[in-house]
Amino acid sequence: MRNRVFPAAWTDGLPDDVLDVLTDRQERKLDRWAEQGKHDKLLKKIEKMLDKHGIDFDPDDLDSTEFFSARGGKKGGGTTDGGTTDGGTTDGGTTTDGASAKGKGGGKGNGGGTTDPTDPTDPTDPTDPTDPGTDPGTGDGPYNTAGADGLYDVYVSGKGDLGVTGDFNVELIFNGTWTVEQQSAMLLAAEMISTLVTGDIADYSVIDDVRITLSIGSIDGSYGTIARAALSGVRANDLPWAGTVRFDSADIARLMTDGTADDVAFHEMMHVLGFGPQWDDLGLLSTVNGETRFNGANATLAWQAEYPGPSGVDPYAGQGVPVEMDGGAGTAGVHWDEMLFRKEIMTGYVNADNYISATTVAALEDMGYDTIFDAADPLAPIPQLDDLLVA
Ligand SMILES: [Ca+2]
Ligand SMILES: [Ca+2]
Ligand SMILES: [Ca+2]
Ligand SMILES: [Ca+2]
Ligand SMILES: [Zn+2]
Repeated sequence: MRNRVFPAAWTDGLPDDVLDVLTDRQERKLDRWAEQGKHDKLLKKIEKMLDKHGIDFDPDDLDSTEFFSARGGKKGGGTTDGGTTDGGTTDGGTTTDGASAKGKGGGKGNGGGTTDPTDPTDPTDPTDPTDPGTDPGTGDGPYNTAGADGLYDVYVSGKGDLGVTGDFNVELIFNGTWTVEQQSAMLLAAEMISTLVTGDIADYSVIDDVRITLSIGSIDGSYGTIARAALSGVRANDLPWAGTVRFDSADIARLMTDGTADDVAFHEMMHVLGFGPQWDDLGLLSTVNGETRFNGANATLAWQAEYPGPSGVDPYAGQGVPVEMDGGAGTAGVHWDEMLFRKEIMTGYVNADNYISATTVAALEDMGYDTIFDAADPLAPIPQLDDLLVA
């Protein structure tokens, strides 16, 4: 995930649709104001400019944007980090999170060039600190145990510790230095996934059901890339068994202050579940009238029920959910279309506040997960991250 509010070229962060209507001169002016820190003025100005073109612009959309660094992988083969092709930005070519290989069906997924030395993605690692296969998580006392400092090395969701008991379990492994507050945001995101995904999937070696290694490390300084997700290994059924999420140490404090760390964590963890990067392999993408759509039956049903406005004027609504096509590698093809879905959490541009749609949960169902989505009742309320907080 990245924040595209660059001091040097603020306009790089604007959606392509918006850039299309700005002249070079207007862009330079906006960039100059950004350099001078005149963000309020900037946002008012751009709103006015876009108003003239009838474009409804929500400045929230610029708070941060998305970057998923492991895409484009083909079955069985090592791939290059999709991030290196995201033009004009600063993270190209600096793969830092083991994103590059997505070995099908097993083995260590970390490709050459990873600089994350402690990424424990080997499912057969005898030092694996948890044995998720032997504890139903319904016994007395907590399943997960924090250290005296309140910090976890490992945390497994769905074991009842935060009031969520479920068969789908996310095993978080914390690498490096974390604060209790930062870890809380990660735990919340994982428990959210155990709330939405209800069914167990076949263990991969000792991994029940997906292992996500989390770290905070230097990426590119403030803004720019704020976090990255990557797959480390994928089952034969195209559902991942391991992946990594790394937050930029220069950005995480701001995410905590903004209250979006849990949103960003959830979003990235969803990518590790394959939301986006596995769509193509799963046969869930179609090109309809030149545009990319997610063609899963549940999500297609859900988006028409949930977004009657945009789907009602869309002659191809029944052929799939509109997928983001702008933003280049890492954003295009792995998110819902920002222009339609706005504050939905799986758009490529994360807002100041975000929500989880039924369409997103339905997409997980289409991918092969058992979820709370019920096609007979597509508008049933979806639990949200903030609901879990008070639970
Ligand atoms: Ca399980
Ligand atoms: Ca399992
Ligand atoms: Ca950064
Ligand atoms: Ca958004
Ligand atoms: Zn994303």
